[in-house]
Amino acid sequence: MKLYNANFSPNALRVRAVAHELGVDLEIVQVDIRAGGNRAAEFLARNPNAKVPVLEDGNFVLWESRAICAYLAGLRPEAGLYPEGRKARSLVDQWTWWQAIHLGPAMQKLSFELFLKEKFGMGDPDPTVVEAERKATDQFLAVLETGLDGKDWIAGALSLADFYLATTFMYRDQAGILLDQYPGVASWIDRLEARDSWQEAVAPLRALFR
Ligand SMILES: N[C@@H](CCC(=O)N[C@@H](CS)C(=O)NCC(=O)O)C(=O)O
Repeated sequence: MKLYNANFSPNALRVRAVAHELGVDLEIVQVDIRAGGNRAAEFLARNPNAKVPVLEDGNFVLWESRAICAYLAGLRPEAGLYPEGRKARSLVDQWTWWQAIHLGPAMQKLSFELFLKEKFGMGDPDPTVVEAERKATDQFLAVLETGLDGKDWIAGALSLADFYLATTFMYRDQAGILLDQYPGVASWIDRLEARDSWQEAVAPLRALFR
């Protein structure tokens, strides 16, 4: 199976982390986004959105990182990352959608303003955006703190949702997003980031942002 990847991409990171966790071998094909590799005709034939990640399993092609992770989890159901029971799976889905639609965008915009914007030479943080996204991020982190109460992992057992959520926290230190008020979130992310699968997956990204 091939993964069309870019090392800077948090969306590709979550696929690499889940693959490592499952012990699924992926042949990594680097797509040079800066050089327009994602706009080349042969890439667009795989994903008309011109975005990584893309998975290729024989003739089967799949884009959208969370769909790819669910596909990989289906290859190793015994790992339990995407449990088959209706209630257990629904809880994983709940946190998956919530990360994609609520926490993820707010925290990513905040990280962009406070860290990545300058890194990419795109100017100073916009105080209006920072204030709005910080407020939203704080509200969502409080929800996550409550969700993690008494649990090691957000859906009870380790699941895809933990990996999705974790990609949102990538730049928290560089962006000065403190977790002091959210001790459950702080220990959960430490626990997740300590996993070998995460360490292996994140290494190429960390190398870019030293
Ligand atoms: N919802 C998509 C988002 C994919 C995405 O935004 N990929 C970015 C890298 S993080 C990309 O390829 N951007 C290239 C571009 O838009 O030109 C997913 O989860 O896979």
